[in-house]
Amino acid sequence: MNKPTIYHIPVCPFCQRLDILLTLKGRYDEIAHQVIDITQPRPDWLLQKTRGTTALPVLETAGGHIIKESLVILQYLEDIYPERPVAQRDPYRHAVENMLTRMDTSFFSPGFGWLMNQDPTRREALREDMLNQYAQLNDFLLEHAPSGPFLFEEFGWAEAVFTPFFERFWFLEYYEDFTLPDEARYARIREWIDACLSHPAVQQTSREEVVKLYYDYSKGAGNGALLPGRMKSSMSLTPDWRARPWPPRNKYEHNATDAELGL
Ligand code: GAZ
Repeated sequence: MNKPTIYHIPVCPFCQRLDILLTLKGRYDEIAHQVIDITQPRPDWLLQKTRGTTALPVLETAGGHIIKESLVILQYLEDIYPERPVAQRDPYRHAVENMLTRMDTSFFSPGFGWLMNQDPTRREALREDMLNQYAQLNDFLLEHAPSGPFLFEEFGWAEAVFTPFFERFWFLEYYEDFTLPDEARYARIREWIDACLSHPAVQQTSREEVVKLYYDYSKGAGNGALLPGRMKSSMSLTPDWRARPWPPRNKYEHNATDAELGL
C-alpha cells in the first residue's frame, strides 16, 4: 500500500495547517510530503492529477484519489486518524469551532491585501480593516472562551486553522510597522495568538523565513510571480532563505534587486 502524499509549497499557510494537524496526531511521518516549486509552472504529472487546478495543498490518498482544499484535507486526516482527535466531538462544541473556522477568510484576506498594497495613502485604512478583524476574533473568544488561552482546553482545530496566518502576519510587522495595540479591545485575541505561537506543533516556520520569502508579495507579486526587472522570485527554493540577507523594509520607496535579496 502506498503512503498518502501531500503536495505542498514551503511557507504556504494552507499547507502548514496539515503539518500542524499531523504533528498533533503524531502522524507526520506516515504521509509522504512532496515539495512543489511555486515559482515554476506546475509539472504536467501534477496537473493531470488535479485536472488542471494549480492551488496547493493537494492530498493523494493511498488509493490514488485526489483531495483539494486545506480544510477538506484536514477533515480527511482527522477521519483516517481518529485516535488523538483534534476536532471537538460534542456537536455544540464542534459547531463553535466551525463558526470560528468560518471566520478565517475575513481575517487573512485583509492581511494579505495590506501586504500587497502599493499605495501609501491606503495604509491607514488597511490598518483599520485589519484591527477590526482582530476585534471580531477577540469578541468571539470573549463569548465562547473567556478564560482562555485556547478555544477549548487544548490547542485544537481552530488553532490549527488560524496559527499559520498569525505566523504569516509577521510580514505586516516588518513591512507595514503593524503591531496589535496594547488595548483591552484586543487583550483576549492577544492571549490566543501568544498561546498559539508558542505551541510545539506550529514551529514549521519562523519570522525570518516568512519575512524573506514574502518580500515579493510586499511589492504586489503573489504566488511566486516575477516582478519587473527581476530574474528570480523571493519564493524561490534556492538559495536557501537562511543564506539571504534581511530584505529592505521600505517597500513604498524602493525596489530591491535580486542581488540585494541574496537571490
Ligand atoms: N482555499 C485553498 C486551500 O487549500 O485552503 C487555498 C490554497 C492556496 O491559495 N494556495 C496557494 C497556491 O497554491 C499558496 S498559499 N497558489 C498557487 C496557485 O497556483 O494557485 C493568500 C492570499 C492571497 C495571496 C496568496 C495567498 C497564499 O491574497 O498564501 O490571501 C489569503 C497562497 C492575495
